[in-house]
Amino acid sequence: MTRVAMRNLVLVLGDQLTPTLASLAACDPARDLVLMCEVAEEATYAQHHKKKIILLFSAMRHFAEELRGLGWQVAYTRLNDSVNAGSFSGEVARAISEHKPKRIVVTEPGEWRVLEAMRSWPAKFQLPVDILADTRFINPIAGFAAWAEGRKQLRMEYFYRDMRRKTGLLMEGDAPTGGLWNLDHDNRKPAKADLFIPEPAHFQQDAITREVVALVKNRFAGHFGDADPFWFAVTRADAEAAFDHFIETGLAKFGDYQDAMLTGERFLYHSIVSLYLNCGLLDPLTMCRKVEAAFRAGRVPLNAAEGYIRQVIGWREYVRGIYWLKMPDYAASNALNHTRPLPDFYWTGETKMACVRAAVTQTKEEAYAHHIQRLMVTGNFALLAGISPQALHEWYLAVYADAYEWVELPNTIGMSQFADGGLLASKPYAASGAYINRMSDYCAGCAYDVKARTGPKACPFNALYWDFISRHAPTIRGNPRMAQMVRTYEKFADDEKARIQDSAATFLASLKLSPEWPSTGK
Ligand code: FAD
Ligand code: DLZ
Ligand code: SF4
Repeated sequence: MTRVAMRNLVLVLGDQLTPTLASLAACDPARDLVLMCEVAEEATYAQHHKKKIILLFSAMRHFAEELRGLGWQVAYTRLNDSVNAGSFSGEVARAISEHKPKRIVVTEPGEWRVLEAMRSWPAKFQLPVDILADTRFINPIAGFAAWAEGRKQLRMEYFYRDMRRKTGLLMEGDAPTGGLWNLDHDNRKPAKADLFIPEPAHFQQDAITREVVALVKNRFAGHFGDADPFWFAVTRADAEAAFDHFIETGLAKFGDYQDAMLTGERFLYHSIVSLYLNCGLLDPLTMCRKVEAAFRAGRVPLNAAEGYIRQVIGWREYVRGIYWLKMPDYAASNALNHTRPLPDFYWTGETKMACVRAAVTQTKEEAYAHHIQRLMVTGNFALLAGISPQALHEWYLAVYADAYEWVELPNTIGMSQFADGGLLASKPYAASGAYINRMSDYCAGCAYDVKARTGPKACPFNALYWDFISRHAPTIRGNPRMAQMVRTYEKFADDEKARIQDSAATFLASLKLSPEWPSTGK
């Protein structure tokens, strides 16, 4: 059999593990060559959690097999291969000299820095480079820019309604199923310890994963987080099984307990699929159609189905739109001028604050924390304490198995830290201990007193909260959702204000701070 001359080199990245990927769809298995590479630059540009690297390398190796099964010729570089050039650009250069392609074809990456590298390739390699739109998202980048054009405010809610109309999900003609677009007001229940709480699906390691676990323990021993036990899905079939398991066991209560936190319960009714979705093992629209089908079959209530679909076609697509609309300047945003380095306990979990300890400890162990832990515990603490949004961004990008800049950065800079001055969030997500006490049972087991505002025993979130309100009063006073809090603070007696400032300053002075990035990983 004669082989047709190879023409295109298709670089498939670690978060592009989808057989219908635009660059694969545009090429021909009989003629073109797929390149996949495990490279040190990607594994170390952030201090990625060990579980995140294991997930990606194992899923990449399985995906290469899946592609070969579909007839593709795949050049796969392993991390320890002696010829490994160590970066995407280096590996593309090596493949060009070895295989002499006529053109490079890629699907747009999830991070600005990788896009910049790709844009330099035509000049560098003297070859045409096709960068194709990522059709795994419901809304193209250009579609978001068109939606944003001329709008004073880019509120998620209006974008979400357009996504509902576009997909037809939970729609009855032009109207939302049930008459309301958003049932979030039903989704605020605190969890109780006697609820039956499902576990996410766990998977056995196969020989490929065992080899990768050993590799990562050896090469990335100094990175944050525990490698064992590794139970994530690494194939499409298992990721789909994990999602089906969630629909059967967790979805019905997803809405009710979306904002809840409970000691010892790391997953509650969350789906634990962002790690699969973001690397391409799951498809967002297929997932949402399954959720809708569960609702239409009467297996889950509307507030659960609508709440879930909103996260995926609303928030997920919206933050991606914001990222590409505002990068590269967005990464440096610091509207509140926060500059404090990250406290050491973000890496160690060693703090007397029970809520923070729980969030960081499970992050170390699982490479996962659910949204309210990220937003209202670690994010809220950083906001109140005036931590540098950029230092915090580096932490979030490193520690979660689902973290890529397109999704992590807007959540951190915009939603959590208000560092974009309110482009993404309508108010700062700042809260005192009372919020954490209402939504969790952490405070009952904490060394601090959540009811006390000042003094050495008082919950640090309390003095820090009022100190935040006082420090930023000139900026936030004009925000209708914050004005009441500013007025409340201003009514405090002068000696109470002094006690608040003193408590906040004493607590902040006691923090052991992390050395500057990139030596922060433990
Ligand atoms: P569920 O609670 O079951 O939600 C279902 C799905 O909805 C998720 O899998 C996710 O794909 C999507 N989703 C929900 N909320 C968001 C959101 N705000 N933005 C985008 N998608 C959303 N999500 C990431 O995927 N990667 C990140 O790096 C990331 N960093 C974050 C950093 C901060 C500071 C905050 C506040 C949030 C961050 N999120 C991130 C959003 C959210 O916390 C996670 O998507 C969610 O916790 C993933 O767990 P899950 O799959 O169990 O989600
Ligand atoms: C996150 C990551 C890691 C840890 N390693 C690799 C790798 O070795 N090879 C690869 O193709 N991709 C990896 N990734 C994912 C990339 O960082 C991701 O594709 C870019 O950040 C663009 O989103
Ligand atoms: Fe967290 Fe304060 Fe409650 Fe302790 S008392 S768990 S620090 S909110």
